[in-house]
Amino acid sequence: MAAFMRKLVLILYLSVFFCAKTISTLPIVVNTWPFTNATEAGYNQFLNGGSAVDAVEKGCSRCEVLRCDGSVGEGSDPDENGEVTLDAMIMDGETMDVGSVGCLRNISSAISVARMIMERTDHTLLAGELATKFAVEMGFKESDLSSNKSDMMYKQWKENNCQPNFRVNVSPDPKKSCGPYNPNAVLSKIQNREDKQVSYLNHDTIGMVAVDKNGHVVSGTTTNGLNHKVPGRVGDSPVVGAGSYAQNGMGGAAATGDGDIMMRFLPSYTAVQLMGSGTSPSNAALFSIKPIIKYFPDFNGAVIAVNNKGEHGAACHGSGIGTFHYSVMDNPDKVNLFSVKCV
Ligand code: SD4
Repeated sequence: MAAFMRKLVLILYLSVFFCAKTISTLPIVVNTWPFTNATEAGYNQFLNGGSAVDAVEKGCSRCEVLRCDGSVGEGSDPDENGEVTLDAMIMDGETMDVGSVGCLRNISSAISVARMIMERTDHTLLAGELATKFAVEMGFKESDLSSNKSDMMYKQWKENNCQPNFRVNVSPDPKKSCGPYNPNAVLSKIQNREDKQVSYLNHDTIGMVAVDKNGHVVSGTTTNGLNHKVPGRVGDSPVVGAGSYAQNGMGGAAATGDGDIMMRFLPSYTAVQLMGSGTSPSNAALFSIKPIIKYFPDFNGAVIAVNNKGEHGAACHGSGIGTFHYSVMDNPDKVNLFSVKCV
């Protein structure tokens, strides 16, 4: 059985490398990483008469439930206190409505909470404990988001003197010791950030774009963020234009990778605007990460881009990722995997 599975995976990956077609038909669902169950769940919404909003919500939900690759959603990547918190967003490119949730505690279906924020409030982003309260009011059930895996990750991190660590300019030295920490009196130059958080082995996040047959574009993300993050941290995934962006007539984009760096450059917004002025999705994705490389030559990250005609592309950077795989479904028969070598 194991040998058969290995063979299947090999065939799948080989078909990726020889797959050159990036022009698709509408409707289409495209998502980061080889999370094909999520792509199918999204596309099935179209087959069942659902909207592009349904496709993104249900597609991302699928990954939350399956914990795609063991790393998306609840049960993985705890913060410094061992707690798992979630970030998610959904954006409707027809109405430019957005619902985002950051540092969501004790609610596993973050993408559905994001949709609830989009559809049941005039706000864009809710965060933390009070986002949980909102979700409970809207009918979501609270549950513990930790698992044996997240407890083990936390234990190992503590046993390893809390390494690696996101704190800087504090005492005791966060590169050697656990906290609690106090701020240093003098700020020293921050060393190059060790960017080992996101790799082909550690996905954490799904980003998705769906375009219906009339060109209605919707994008979304859901993630548990980065392992051993500082409690309270919100990453790029729920930030509009960073984690994802959608605009009818132009296209949609979504990002994955080191969100603390990527959100400073709004790569998803950039990619969509470039597609709007005629740039191909592949180049739009590439140009959206170029400015990041200039300032952070070691960052790991990837962007997928889909224009309103269903053409798609991606670009990535960083040796942690190496080759980036993404999933595309534009027909009821099968999900195709595509790959790009990181620049
Ligand atoms: C974050 N961008 O919270 C996310 C992590 C990620 O694959 O994409 N991992 O920074």
